[in-house]
Amino acid sequence: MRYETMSPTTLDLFADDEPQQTPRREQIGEQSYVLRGFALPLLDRLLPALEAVLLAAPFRQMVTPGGFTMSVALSSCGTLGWTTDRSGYRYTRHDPQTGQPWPAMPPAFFELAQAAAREAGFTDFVPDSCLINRYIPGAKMSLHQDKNEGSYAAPIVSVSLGLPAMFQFGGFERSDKTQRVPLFHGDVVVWGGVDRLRYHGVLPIKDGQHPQLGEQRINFTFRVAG
Ligand code: MD3
Ligand code: FE
Repeated sequence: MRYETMSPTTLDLFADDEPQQTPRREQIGEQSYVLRGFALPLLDRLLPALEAVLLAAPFRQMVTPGGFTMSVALSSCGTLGWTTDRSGYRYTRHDPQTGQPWPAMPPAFFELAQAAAREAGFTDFVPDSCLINRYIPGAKMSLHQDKNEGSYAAPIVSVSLGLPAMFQFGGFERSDKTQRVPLFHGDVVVWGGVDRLRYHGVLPIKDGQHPQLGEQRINFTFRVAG
């Protein structure tokens, strides 16, 4: 290439150490961070482990206390699993569908959650619960707060796999303005401290096919529930 044909920006594009791509860590709240692609290096361990968990505790659609069937299908692993039925939301040690303890949290899940929390400034995160949400196109999660956990001191770590989602991040009242954060395959989000009780939700998932996961979005949510 002749020197004169190169635009000035081509010449200095890589000359400094400004990030050239989307930053790996995006701050979305005072103590909340999106870690783009953080789960990707662990996928080869996560997906087989997920399959094993789902054999023991298959996805099921649960009913809210108000009598509505959730569009998102759920499973859990770890000591405590989140459930809902007509009598309320709670954590249980046993899967109500099988009567068995929830499957153990696979080491790859635990390692990912702890490493992500550390990356966001929360050391020694030891989750005892991993809720597994499955969204098919059209499924959504309305704005809500997570208030069933024993302590709000620990952060929450969430892992997005498969189809993209538009996450809504609000304030401390349902009516507060929300920001929208797109979440893609492999992204991990850590919420903690002052952001722990903020309203949040997921807009309806758009039609699509993900090369590895097909027509679905799967989200892991790690918590200290007990
Ligand atoms: C933000 N799940 O299961 S990630 C949930 O993508 C839930 O499936 C969504 O909200 C999903 O409760 C969002 C997790 C999440 C969890 C707790 C939060 C985001 C949060 C607490 C405060 C702020
Ligand atoms: Fe939530």
